[in-house]
Amino acid sequence: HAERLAAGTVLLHGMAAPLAAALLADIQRIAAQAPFRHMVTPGGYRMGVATTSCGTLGWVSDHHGYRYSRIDPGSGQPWPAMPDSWRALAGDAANRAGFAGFVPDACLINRYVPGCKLSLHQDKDERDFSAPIVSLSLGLPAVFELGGLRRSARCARLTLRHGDILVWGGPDRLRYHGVLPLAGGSHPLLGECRINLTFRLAG
Ligand code: MD5
Ligand code: FE
Repeated sequence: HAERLAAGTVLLHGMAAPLAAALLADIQRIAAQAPFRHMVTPGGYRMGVATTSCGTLGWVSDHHGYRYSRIDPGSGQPWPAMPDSWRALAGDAANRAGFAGFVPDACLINRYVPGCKLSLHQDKDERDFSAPIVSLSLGLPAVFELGGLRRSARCARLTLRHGDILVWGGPDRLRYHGVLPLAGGSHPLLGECRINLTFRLAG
C-alpha cells in the first residue's frame, strides 16, 4: 500500500519485492562493468557506503567535490545503461506518488554492510529540483532519518525494508536525510547487506 508521510513524500510498501531477484541480477551485471567503490568526500573521508551508478549520468565524489559525470572515473568509460525495466519501475512509482512523467537519467546504487551509515545531507547536485527522487531498498532493513529543510531540524525516523520504494518530491525534495548505522543480520537474497537504488533526474 501507499503511505503518504509528508506533502511530497510517499512510501510504497514492498512495491519492488516481487522484482527483487531480477533487480539483483541486473545489479550484479552492472557492478561487473562498473564495480562498487568507496568514494572519497571533498573533505578527504572515504565513504563507508560503496557506490556505483548506471544511466547517462553517475554520481561521483573526489577532493574536487560532488558532481554527476557521464564517465565512470574508475574505467574512463560511460556508465552502464540503465535497464529499461528500472526506468519504467521508477516512473511508475513516481506516478503512484503523484509525480507524472518522471524519466530518470541517473541511478545511484548504494551498498551498505552492517555498521555503514550515511550522514545527514541534502541531495542538491541535480540540476532540476522539480523532479522527484525515487529510492528503492533491497536486503537488510535500514533506519532512515527524515529531517527538515535546515540541518538543525528534528528528524523523524522510519524503517526502510526490502522491496520498499520511497518517493520524495515537491516541498520535500531538499529535506536533510541520512541513514543510521546498518544493524547486523542476513537477508535470504542479499546476505549481510542492503542495497539502495536512487533514481534521479540529474542533468
Ligand atoms: C539511501 N540515499 O537509503 C538513501 C536513499 C543518497 C541517499 O540519501 O543520497 O544516496 S535516497 C534518500 C533521499 C533522497 C532525496 C531526498 C530525500 C531523501 N529527502 O528529502 O529525505 O541510500
Ligand atoms: Fe541523499
